[in-house]
Amino acid sequence: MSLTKSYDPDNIFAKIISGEFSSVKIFEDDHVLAFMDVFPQSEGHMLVISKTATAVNLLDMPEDALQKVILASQLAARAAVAALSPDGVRVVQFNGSAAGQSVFHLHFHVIPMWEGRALSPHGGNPVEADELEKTAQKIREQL
Ligand code: DGP
Repeated sequence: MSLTKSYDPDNIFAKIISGEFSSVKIFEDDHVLAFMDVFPQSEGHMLVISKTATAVNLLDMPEDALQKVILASQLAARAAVAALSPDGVRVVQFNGSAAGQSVFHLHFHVIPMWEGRALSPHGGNPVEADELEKTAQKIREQL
């Protein structure tokens, strides 16, 4: 059952942290990383992860690492709002495949939203890095 599975150190986000896989980064420090979701549900869709905690989901996340990743999610959301002027911003995370989780390294989605503009499907179509980079740069400028 994915809700209680043990952490796989070869998951895709672990490879992004190690640099084995590339990503379009927004900000990082020793503890957290915010980067663009390659299957964005809206313009500016970001993911925020801990670089230190090997937690599958919220249930097994250590408190200190959780505090850092929540604060980083707030920072990412504020920058997205300043950069893109959405009508709302969704900050959400999923626990277990039954709840929609597909990558088993705890992450928060930061999804800017606009009135009357539907979200793309979760895990829908990938967007090229150079396209993501244009939005990423706007968000970085607001950090
Ligand atoms: P979830 O279903 O909540 O586990 O979300 C995983 C998200 O990760 C999903 O929105 C798509 C995104 N994603 C999957 N693979 C990659 C990848 O290789 N790079 C990036 N940047 N995002 C990815």
